[in-house]
Amino acid sequence: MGRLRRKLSSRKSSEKQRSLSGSDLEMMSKFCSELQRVFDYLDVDGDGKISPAELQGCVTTVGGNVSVDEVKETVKLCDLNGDGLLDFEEFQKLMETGGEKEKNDTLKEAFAMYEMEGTGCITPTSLKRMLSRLGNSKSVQDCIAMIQKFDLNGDGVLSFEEFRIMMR
Ligand SMILES: [Ca+2]
Ligand SMILES: [Ca+2]
Ligand SMILES: [Ca+2]
Repeated sequence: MGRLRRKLSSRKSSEKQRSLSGSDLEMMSKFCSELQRVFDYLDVDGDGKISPAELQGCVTTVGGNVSVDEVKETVKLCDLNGDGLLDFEEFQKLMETGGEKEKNDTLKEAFAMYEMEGTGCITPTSLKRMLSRLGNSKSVQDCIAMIQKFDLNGDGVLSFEEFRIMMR
C-alpha cells in the first residue's frame, strides 16, 4: 500500500523539486495540474474514473508489482461514493493523504531532534543544544524568545502541534 503510493507520488515529487522557486499558489496549481496529468494517465479508457485494473496496469508500467487485492484495497480506501472506482476528487484525496502522512513523518523526525529527551517537548535548553549542533549558537535567552513566538498555550515549551505550526 505505502509502496504503491510512493510509486504513484514519485512523479509528483520530482515535479515539485523543479518548481521550488515558485510561490505557494503557483506550487498548488502546479501540483493540481500535475495530479490531473497523473489522473489522465491512469485513466486509460478516459471515462473520468480510475478502475482497480487501470491502477494496477499503471503500477506495472512503471515496473512495480502489485496484486489485484492491493489495488482494490487502495481504491476502497478512498472510494467515497462506493462505486468501486476513483473519480478525480477521490484520487486527489488519495494523493493528499499520502502527502500529509509523509510530511508528518518528516516533521516528527525533525521534532525528535529538537525535543528534550523524554519530555516530548522542545525546551529552550534542547533548542539551544540542537542549534549549536547545527553551528548556530544562540543564547538561552534567544531560544526562550524563539519558543515564545510559537508557544500557543504559553507553557514555555513547544509541543509537537506548536512545532508543526512553526514549520508551516
Ligand atoms: Ca477509466
Ligand atoms: Ca468512487
Ligand atoms: Ca506550548
